[in-house]
Amino acid sequence: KKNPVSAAAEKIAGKVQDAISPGNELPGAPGSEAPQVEEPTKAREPLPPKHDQTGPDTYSPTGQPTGAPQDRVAQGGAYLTTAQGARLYDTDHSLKAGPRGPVLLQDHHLREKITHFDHERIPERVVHARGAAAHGVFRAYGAAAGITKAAFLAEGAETPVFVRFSTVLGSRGSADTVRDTRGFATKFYTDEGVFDLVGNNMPVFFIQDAIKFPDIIHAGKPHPDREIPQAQSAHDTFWDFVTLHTEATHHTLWNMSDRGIPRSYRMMEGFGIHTFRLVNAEGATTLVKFHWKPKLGVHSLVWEEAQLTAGMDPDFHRRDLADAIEAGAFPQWELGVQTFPDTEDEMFEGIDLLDPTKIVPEELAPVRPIGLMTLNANPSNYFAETEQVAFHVGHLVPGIDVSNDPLMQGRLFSYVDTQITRLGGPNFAQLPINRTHAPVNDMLRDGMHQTAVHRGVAPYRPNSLDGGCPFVAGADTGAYIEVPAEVPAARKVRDAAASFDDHFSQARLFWLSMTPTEREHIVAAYTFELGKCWEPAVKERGLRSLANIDPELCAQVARGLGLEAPEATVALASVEPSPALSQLGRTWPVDGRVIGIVTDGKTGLDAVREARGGILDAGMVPLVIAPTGGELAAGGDPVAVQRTFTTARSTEFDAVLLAGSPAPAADAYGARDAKTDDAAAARTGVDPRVLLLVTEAFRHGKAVGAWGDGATVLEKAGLAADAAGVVSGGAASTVLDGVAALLAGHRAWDRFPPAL
Ligand code: HDD
Repeated sequence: KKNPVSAAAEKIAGKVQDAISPGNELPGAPGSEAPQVEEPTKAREPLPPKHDQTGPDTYSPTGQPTGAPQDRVAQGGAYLTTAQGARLYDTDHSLKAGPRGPVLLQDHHLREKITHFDHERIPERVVHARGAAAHGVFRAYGAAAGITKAAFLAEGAETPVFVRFSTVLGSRGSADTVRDTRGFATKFYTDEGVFDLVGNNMPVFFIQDAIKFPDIIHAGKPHPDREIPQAQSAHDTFWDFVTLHTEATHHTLWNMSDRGIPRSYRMMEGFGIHTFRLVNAEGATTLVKFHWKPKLGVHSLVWEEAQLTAGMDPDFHRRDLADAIEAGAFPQWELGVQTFPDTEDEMFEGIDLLDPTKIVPEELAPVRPIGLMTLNANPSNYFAETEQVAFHVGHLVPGIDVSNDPLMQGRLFSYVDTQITRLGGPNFAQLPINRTHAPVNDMLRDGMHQTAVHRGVAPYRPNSLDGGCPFVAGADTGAYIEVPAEVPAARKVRDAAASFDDHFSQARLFWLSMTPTEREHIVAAYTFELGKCWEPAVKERGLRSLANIDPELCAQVARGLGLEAPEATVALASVEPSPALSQLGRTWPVDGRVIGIVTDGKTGLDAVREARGGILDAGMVPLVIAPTGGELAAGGDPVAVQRTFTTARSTEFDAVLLAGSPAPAADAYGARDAKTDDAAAARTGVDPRVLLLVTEAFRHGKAVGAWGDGATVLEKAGLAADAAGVVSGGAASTVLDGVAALLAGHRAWDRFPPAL
């Protein structure tokens, strides 16, 4: 009798023999003829997008989601279910041993609900934690088509985008209007893959080498012992670092300028900062710097307004962006490039293009517009989109390459690395907001949160088992091919180019380019921030940096601090100012500007109606402010009250119209400040909250208009009817025209600098 094991072995051996019977040899098997299986010789068509990689939701031109209505509510079906789909009959009571008894461990619904909740939060971004975002579209003019083969920059090409704006230092729940740099990160979902332009609203950076990023951020973040102050730079560690580390001087000056407190995300410039290398179809290269130019102009808050707003409405910028988009006032930016010849020294007019602390003034290299971005849809879900979006400087498309800027080079590592902690693993590209719109055919497999169900057996190359596919592409089939830029023969060193040693000349250039009003704001900002420092040595070092920018700047800040102004330690650079850096002196569209109309709620309502209509016709937003809420109906169509004297504050408005003179309404105060209010009311006969609103608006340089009884408020507030930026008398429409004209210049700049 045969041993059963050897019987099985014989059977198996027989099968193998059958499989390799003549004419059916394994390719290349010893003794066989040439391989019979035809090896693939041409590239397989790209696979269709994975079923879960179809890209984010789409939106109609008016920003309305185009999906089915049932997808727009939190739950799609009629019945509440568990995550496994079992219908629930009660989600308010745990399963207990009797109504008063202990809770049972077997309650799966309780455990599932609480467990999921326990894990709802993910780590916030280590920087740029606080942000707001929107969807939109980018349309290329074609002006860059000669210098880059990037398909999304060809004339008329339309590309969906997602843009996230952010502050740098604050935590996720911090206030929007703090003094800080703002992030301006754009994800282009191009047909050739995702291109991320991860920029800021300032064109320079604190450091020249990425290895110092942890240092600047540790210094700027709250002190590690008490974790204060939140979301601000007015503290010892920030100033300690930026005064010891003088290459931060230029960026710090931008932060202390009005650029550090934008009026709105819609009114910020954006900069790619680093020099990029573009390459066209012929292989010719051009060095460029990217700029975003807002159609509404670059505008800022004033410092007191920013501080008040941080308390009154910490979500001010987030709200402003979402409201404008919802109202159809879609913000727009032109993308532009400054172009430079790709020379061996990578310098332009003596400016090192690899040094991220330097700009190239627009007067030397104009910004050429190459496309228009329109943000036209708000995210549907903050967490899924704004929080989970993952940008990366290394997400590039054919035609756009990096340069050797050492800051950029380090960023190329950091951005993937951080997502692995923040988004819980390496599969973050599969999250809906991060999915490319190009077909994906990668060999990345498995890992935490893998949601693709990959088929086939051969996620490796070369292979024959999946037909030898996928193939690699070439230049003519759309491959991303790095520009074979020359790397000069060099020694391995931890060092920087000598040109990186100039830390002050461009700070001086920026200072000299400012108008007197902007300079006054900068002096006030330095005086405030250094005044908040505790260490005398830090303040003194701060002044030494300023002395190297400009003696007058230094002297004025020193006066405010009550300290001696030191002498400069470097020779002051002789530089040409760049007028393009100033925010003042031009006029801009007023779309989406917010105008408050103060009424007593009883008289002159026709004029209120007329003003509302006129504001809406001009594409601005009217908000009617009355003593109490509800509707004002006297003598015509009802007018909805959007703000009461209790809920309104000047910081919400770009301009204020006074349509009546509201007497104090004692019953409207409630318990709030009753004593103070009564005293002020007795003095003026005007509701003190209205007086506060109008005097604050005036102090912040906002246009104020008044007609009819409204002029009494001006008088009681001590404001001259002919003061700069005050339009008084005449019909409501005439006053509104005057105010709109002032708004085009953003503020009544003649009121600055204020007489203290
Ligand atoms: Fe950065 C986020 C912009 C230098 C490391 N950075 C981040 C964001 C913006 C910038 C806008 C937020 C993106 C979003 O909304 O999700 N960063 C810049 C600019 C820089 C810069 C304009 C200089 C020119 N960054 C920089 C360096 C490093 C990082 C030198 C590290 C060496 N940045 C990060 C990061 C973050 C980040 C830690 C945090 C969250 C994230 O990446 O996704 O990787």
